[in-house]
Amino acid sequence: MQVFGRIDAASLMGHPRAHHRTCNNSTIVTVGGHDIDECASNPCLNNAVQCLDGPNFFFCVCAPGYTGTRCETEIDECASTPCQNGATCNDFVNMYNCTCLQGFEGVNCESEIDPCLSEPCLNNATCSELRGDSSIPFQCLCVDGFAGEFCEEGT
Ligand SMILES: [Ca+2]
Repeated sequence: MQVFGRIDAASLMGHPRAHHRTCNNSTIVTVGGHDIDECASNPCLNNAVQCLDGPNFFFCVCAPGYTGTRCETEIDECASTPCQNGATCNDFVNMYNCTCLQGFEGVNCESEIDPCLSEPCLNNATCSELRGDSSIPFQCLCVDGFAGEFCEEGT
């Protein structure tokens, strides 16, 4: 791609192969008899979908997940911090995923897992979810005649 600034354009006026024309009050100078195909050098990177050739410019249609004039920038899908509840975000091409802390689930770790869903309490005990950093996130309220962390012991 050859784009010449105002000063260079003036100095090119005398070039034997220079052609100049006026566009929007700017003088465009090209060397050679016809417009250059700016896409010929394959300027678009990262498997860009298309290079569009224009007069003295090119435009890259980037593949999903890339941006920039030449599609040279891989988009960080984690930049918007989509993962919640202390989860770790993992950036990939055109996607991300979240590694949840224990006790959370969902695409963005937005859902707290109910520890009582797995029915950890035995012998008709009532399970009650505990909040906070306890190692066991629930407690079992035993019926008469049973004891133990999971009400697993007869008394
Ligand atoms: Ca990415």
